Amino acid sequence: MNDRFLRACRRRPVDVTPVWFMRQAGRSLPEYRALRERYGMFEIMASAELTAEVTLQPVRRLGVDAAILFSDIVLPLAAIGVDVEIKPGVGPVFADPFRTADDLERLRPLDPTDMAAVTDAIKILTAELPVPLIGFAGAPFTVASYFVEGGPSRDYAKTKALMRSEPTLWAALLDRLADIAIAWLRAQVDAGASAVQLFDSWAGALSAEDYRGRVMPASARIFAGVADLGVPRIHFGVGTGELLADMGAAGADVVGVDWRIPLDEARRRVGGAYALQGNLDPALCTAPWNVVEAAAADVLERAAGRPGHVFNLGHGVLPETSPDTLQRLVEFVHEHG
Ligand code: 1CP
Repeated sequence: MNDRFLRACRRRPVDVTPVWFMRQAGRSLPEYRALRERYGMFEIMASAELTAEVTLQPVRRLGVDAAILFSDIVLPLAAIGVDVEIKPGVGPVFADPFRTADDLERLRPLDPTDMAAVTDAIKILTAELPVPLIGFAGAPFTVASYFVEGGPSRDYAKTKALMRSEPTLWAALLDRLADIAIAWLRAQVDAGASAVQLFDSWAGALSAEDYRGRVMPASARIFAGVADLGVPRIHFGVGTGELLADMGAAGADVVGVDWRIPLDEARRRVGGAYALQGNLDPALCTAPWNVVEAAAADVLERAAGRPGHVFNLGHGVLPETSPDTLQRLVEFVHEHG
């Protein structure tokens, strides 16, 4: 088993810098698109074999140092019976968004048997993978933003209005989502995942004050709730430059950094007690190779060969990215990192 990803998460020395890509399984791969012509998102996620196959696709083709389970942050809600669909080209859409305290009843606790397809997929994967598997969950704020807005949003107006106008209901909502995330992550690790990533993708929309007082406690409870499992815990969000220190302090071992903050500056902001993951701008991966190469070299230079760097993009792979570029990028990081 290639363990350089886990070693880097723990800030131990590595032979070469490990690399994987958020959204490495997905629409940039022709083999994924071919499968999606025959199966819907939820059809793939309901099948252990298809989930395992899609998770393996980028590992086979790209030579990355970690796999990430193919799933979605809204799957746990679907598993407990909340009506949500994933609309192609849009994202998660809820037929009946969260509005009042009555809606809390729809968030019943998650039972591991609700996610048999996921844990079965992980069992297939841990037998087949040459690299560690990352399990993941959506952080309470980011999941709440879809549930409250009813779908993707630009300004999170309904979510922020609820957060400030009904603080008790907001805290109760985040608390239930935290419990679901803890159960979801624990089941993934019990089945064989070797690390977990909490995606608070949209936390960067919050002020530091709102984050600290109204969001961070629920995320911190999730990290505390999986601490005894002993697997590295990664915490990622987009546009979170002002929150990086808090995202570490929430209980992570690895802080994900998007492309807006250079890695050496991110290091200054979070301090030396955390590993960093990032942070090549995914948009640049659509440019000619010489541009990608220069940008990747800059990331590695700012990481400065210190232990505790996992190379990644600053957010997910864009669908129009060429798999050849990603493959070359893996080779480049292995050669120069
Ligand atoms: O048509 C398709 O094939 C669906 C596109 C797609 C895919 C491939 C969606 C809909 N989800 C996924 C898989 C997925 N989602 C993975 C596994 C793939 C991998 O990383 O290799 C992961 C980790 C997620 C997690 C996820 N879903 C996040 C957090 C990560 C991030 O990108 O910030 C978020 C915010 C979502 C919501 C979501 N699901 C899908 C879309 C298009 C979106 C974003 C919508 C929006 O812009 O708000």
